[in-house]
Amino acid sequence: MKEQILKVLYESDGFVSGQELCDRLGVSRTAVWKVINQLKDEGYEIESVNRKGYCLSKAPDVLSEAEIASQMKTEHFGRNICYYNEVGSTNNQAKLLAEQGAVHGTLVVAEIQNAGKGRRGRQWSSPAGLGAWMSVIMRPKLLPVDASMLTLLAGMAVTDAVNSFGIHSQIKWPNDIVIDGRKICGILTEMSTELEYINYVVTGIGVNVHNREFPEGIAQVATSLDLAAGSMTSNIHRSTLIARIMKAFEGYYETFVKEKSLAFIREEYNKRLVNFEKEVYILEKDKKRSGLCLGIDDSGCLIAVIDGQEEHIVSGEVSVRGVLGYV
Ligand code: BTX
Repeated sequence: MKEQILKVLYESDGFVSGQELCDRLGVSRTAVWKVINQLKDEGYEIESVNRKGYCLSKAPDVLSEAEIASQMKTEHFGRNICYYNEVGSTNNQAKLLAEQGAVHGTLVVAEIQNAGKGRRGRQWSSPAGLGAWMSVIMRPKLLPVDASMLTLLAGMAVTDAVNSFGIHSQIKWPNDIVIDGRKICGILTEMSTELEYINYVVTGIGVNVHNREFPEGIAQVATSLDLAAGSMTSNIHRSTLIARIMKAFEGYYETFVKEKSLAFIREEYNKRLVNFEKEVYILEKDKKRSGLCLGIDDSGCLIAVIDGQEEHIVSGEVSVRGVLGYV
């Protein structure tokens, strides 16, 4: 009920009468009043005026199931929300829930990850109150080899969402989102498969939102939406960001599972690619080669011209760096 009351308050322009809330939700005035008081305790500023009703004048940037759900405009993604104050890693928690049968689209969100992870055992810094740390469980009818393309779709979704706040972000293939060459988001896709069958895929997305500083070691490469937005900062609510990412991701996902190709986003993806038509280093285990980046192909490989030869580079085994630094 909290979610529904929040949704009505968010969507209404001005006051909503207590009676209207009762009628729409089929509950008593006392029940509505109790929820309104709970919301006030959680930091929502709600004006209550006799004979006019309730008006939400300010919402805090809290993450709760009700808050996130009240913003969600999707069909499947984020319709089942599992919120935790603290977990090791939302990806690990999502995998656990997926093993237990969690439905397609289940969204796992945490305020803090105390063991947030990146690729190949790297750590992902995920402090409290500052970021959107989330993972979504998908059960696509795809071949396991196609699942890595979901990372690229998530990248498109994050840039859509970030750009919707008026902040220009770009994609660093395959799994980072950057602003002015610094990382604001990392994406990590993991899956459980049979030979030719996917049991489930978990795509984890970590977005730095309110961070003002970063731990040593990443301070040079990281940034946050607040830092990028300057004075507009407080306008960004993490629940809205999460809901926008889910909406965009679901849209891309639906088309992708039908078409099983990235042709439908390729042109736009390449426009958002920070290294497009630039010299890059391609770092493999013990090799460092340079080439000209020509964007992605229809299966998400990065096309690079190396020593005059066009190569299609598969994500997973390589890192790409700009010749002048991180991008
Ligand atoms: P990656 O391996 O490409 O990047 C990890 C590297 O990024 C680290 O080694 C460090 O240099 C840098 N880094 C660490 N934390 C941050 C940060 N907050 N901002 C910017 N740079 C950072 C990228 O892996 C994939 C990360 C996915 C994170 C999400 S959060 C939700 C989900 N749960 C989970 O455990 N991981 C994913």
